[in-house]
Amino acid sequence: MNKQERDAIYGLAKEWVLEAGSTIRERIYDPLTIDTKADANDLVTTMDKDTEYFFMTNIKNVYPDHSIIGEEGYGDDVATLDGTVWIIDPIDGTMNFVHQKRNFAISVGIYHDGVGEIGLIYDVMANNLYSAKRGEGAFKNEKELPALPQQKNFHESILGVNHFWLCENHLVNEKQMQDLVRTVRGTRSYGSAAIEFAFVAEGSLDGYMTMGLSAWDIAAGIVIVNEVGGVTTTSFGEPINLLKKSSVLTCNPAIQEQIVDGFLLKGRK
Ligand code: 2AM
Ligand code: CA
Repeated sequence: MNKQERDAIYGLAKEWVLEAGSTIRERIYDPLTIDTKADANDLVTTMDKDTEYFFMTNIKNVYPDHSIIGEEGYGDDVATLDGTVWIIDPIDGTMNFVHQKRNFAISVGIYHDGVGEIGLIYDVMANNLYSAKRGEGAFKNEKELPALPQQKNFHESILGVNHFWLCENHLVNEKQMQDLVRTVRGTRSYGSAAIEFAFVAEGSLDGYMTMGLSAWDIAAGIVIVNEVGGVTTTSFGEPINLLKKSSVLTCNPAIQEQIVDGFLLKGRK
């Protein structure tokens, strides 16, 4: 994808993200119809569906040859990342949207032949737009984000951690996780993978790790974190395959090895 094409797609994607966010803000206290998906705590509302439908119709109208992977099922049945693929989470952090009315985001990643070209994460209630185009840096609203520091004292780091690591303990033994959370300065859990990626990009979190995420949770975040020099892998330091669910570690490169080699690989089950 050349710069001119990327700029044109970015301009439209940004316009649609801001418009969708504004609609959600206007309707934030409207009564919600809430359904569940995989389990009783996996929520979806009409707002999730309407927002994804809004993106799908706009994209297909302007770019009928682009593919869409969306959380709520309006997208295409995508088996490869060939061509231009929009990877969309209309509301990332639906539980926050339903219960807290904040800390949820619209996440749009645009890939071309498997390469992340554009990332947009819109923290709707905070009205913060995190954005990046490949090779052109990352921005929070109009301000460019600085590159992540090359040096970071691991003991002074704050990690975003999903509680499932500690409770269900699927991949790593509990002792290693306990050691890790005691070694760093603190942990946080915001409940939206997209927002946690954005926080890593802006440096307010030094890393974020979680399990079982899908492409729409992370596609935009990967592009944005990449533009400030951060790295995103599975929790064991392997490349992520966006076509499969995956564990995720995104962080400042200064602490990546310490987390993976020092804790996660040692605790691998
Ligand atoms: P969602 O709100 O779009 O479903 C919460 O820790 C983060 O994990 C959110 O980004 C949430 O995305 C994501 N997630 C993925 N699968 C989930 C599930 N089965 N239940 C709850 N959150 C899930
Ligand atoms: Ca999501």
